[in-house]
Amino acid sequence: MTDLQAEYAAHAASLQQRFEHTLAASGWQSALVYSGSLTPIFRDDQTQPFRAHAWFKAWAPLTGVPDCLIHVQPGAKPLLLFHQPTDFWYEPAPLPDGPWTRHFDLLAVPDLTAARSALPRSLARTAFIGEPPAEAESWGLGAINPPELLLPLDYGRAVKTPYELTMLRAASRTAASGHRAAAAAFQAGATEYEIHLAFLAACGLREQELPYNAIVALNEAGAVLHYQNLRRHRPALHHSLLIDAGTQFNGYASDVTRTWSFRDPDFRDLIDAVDAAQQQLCAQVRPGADWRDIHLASHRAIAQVAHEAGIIRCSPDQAVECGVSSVFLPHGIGHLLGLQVHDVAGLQKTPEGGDIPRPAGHPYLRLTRVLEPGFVVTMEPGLYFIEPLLAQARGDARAALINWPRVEALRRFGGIRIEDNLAVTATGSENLTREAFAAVA
Ligand SMILES: [Mn+2]
Repeated sequence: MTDLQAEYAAHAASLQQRFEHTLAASGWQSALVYSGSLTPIFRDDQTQPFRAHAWFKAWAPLTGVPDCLIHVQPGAKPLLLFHQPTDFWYEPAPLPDGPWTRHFDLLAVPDLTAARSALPRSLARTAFIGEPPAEAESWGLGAINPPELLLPLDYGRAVKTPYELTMLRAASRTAASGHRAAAAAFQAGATEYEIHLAFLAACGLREQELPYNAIVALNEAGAVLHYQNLRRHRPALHHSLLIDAGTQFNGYASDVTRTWSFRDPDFRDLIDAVDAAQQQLCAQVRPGADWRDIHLASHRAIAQVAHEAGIIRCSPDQAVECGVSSVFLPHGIGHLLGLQVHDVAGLQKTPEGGDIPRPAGHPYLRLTRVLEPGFVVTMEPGLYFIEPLLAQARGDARAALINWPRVEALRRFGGIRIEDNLAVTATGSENLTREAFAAVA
């Protein structure tokens, strides 16, 4: 058995144990985990790009096959009902034959009716996990996504198994290759669209295989936090590139951002300062650290950078107190990462549910939990020149604390974000992204 096979075996055993425990605690007999349906477009014979549900991907490294089901029962091998239609319009997915399949009873089914027939006659004590297809209405399911089952499972997903860490490391390595190619295309004067193509080609992925829409922003577009356009035209001048692009490997995502200066040494110094702040924040990632404290520390760190760069006129502490730091860093410092790029349960208080509130004045933070070994998080401080936020600050008491000529001079660069993925270890963290960049260098 290879290391990976052994890791998958341990992962499957851990999932089985978590499901058995949670089923027993919530009073359900079994769980039916769905891969998801193809979603048709209104009055069209086309469908939305398919994305497999996260809980299905947790069990099976299958990201592209709709209408599969996994029946999880205590004390039994999970049953994978693999959707294999008889079809000459599309190529049916081949029956999976990886070493992981030995942990399943595997049955090919041509459609959902056949899948239902392969399941026990009564599903009255079975909980369905996923967005159910219309056919499931007549299956006599006990419940669909009951919170008493789903919430504890989601909560536990923050802690990754060694298998999952291996998947996440692999996703980081592909992303690093893509980022290197993207940076080279930018330095050669490419458009946003061309830089995106360079990223995809180096990763060996098509766009719909990415875990989220890549942000490829030249110049001022870097100030749009989730910039969605890929402009085909070449700007008159290249100033900067902000690229936030990740990949996935067997359903596990990477989420990586880098910012580059084209020729401007002053902006490059500012990137280096944000990068240094980011590394100091990464050093705070360890078991027991409260993510809300790390978020607040990131505001002091970015305010310090802004202060030293002459962007703000007040002390870093005052900048955080008065909300000036939020003008330049409006988003959360990071989030859980895994089967979803913004993974579930970031705010969840206990396995049973509830929310840990965000710090006042920080409405966009996606993670408020205390870190544990096995958590994988992103660390993504930024410093942006965002017109609507600057306009607000210009109109209130914060105006006097900002060096407006300096801000005006930097506006053409849009903004800076540096984002790495970190796995929390027993004593600190492993930086999956920096290791990946070093490995592909
Ligand atoms: Mn992110």
